[in-house]
Amino acid sequence: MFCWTRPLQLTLALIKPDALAHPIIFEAVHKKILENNFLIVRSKELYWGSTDSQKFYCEHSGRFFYQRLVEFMSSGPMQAYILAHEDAVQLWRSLMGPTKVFRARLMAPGTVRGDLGLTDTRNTTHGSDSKESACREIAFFFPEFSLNYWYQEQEILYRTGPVYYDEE
Ligand code: RTP
Ligand code: MG
Repeated sequence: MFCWTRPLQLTLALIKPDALAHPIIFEAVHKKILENNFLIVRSKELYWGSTDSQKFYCEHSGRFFYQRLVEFMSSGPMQAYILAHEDAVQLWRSLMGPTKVFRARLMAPGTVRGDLGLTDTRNTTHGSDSKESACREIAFFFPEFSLNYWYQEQEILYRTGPVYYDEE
């Protein structure tokens, strides 16, 4: 039995092509999600064309790594998740660790990128960097998912106190 005390926030997590290509690495990242008591609200495997990749990373267009990033993100399948937790955005970011692989290895061993990242681009995972980005990114990956409904339902659920989930 697991107990949540306040409404659950959502974040968008991605297992990038470098990690999904290797079942052992995929399993390790998936295990990290489960061990940290995230609720997996939605999950799907998908394959980006370069247009999706360019659109998703348009904020980085013009940066020296943009072309490499766009090509990499459309080089193979990915796994996308909507994850819920009391502090989902921050928790998933801290479990991923720093973007740059050497910083992750030296300063954040035990994080996903610190342990499993290959390069600054092939760094295993993505996580939304704010609640606002999470809403935008969830709509990008899961257009059929109603964020309004989720957050309204959470407010109602927690009005009467903590919520208990059975662990499977
Ligand atoms: P993300 O958006 O993927 O969760 O990662 P982030 O916030 O930690 O990093 P951000 O600065 O938003 O960069 C987005 C992705 O671009 C790739 N990148 N490559 N020097 C490089 O080659 C370089 N720098 C960034 C990474 O894949 C990073 O996750
Ligand atoms: Mg980012």
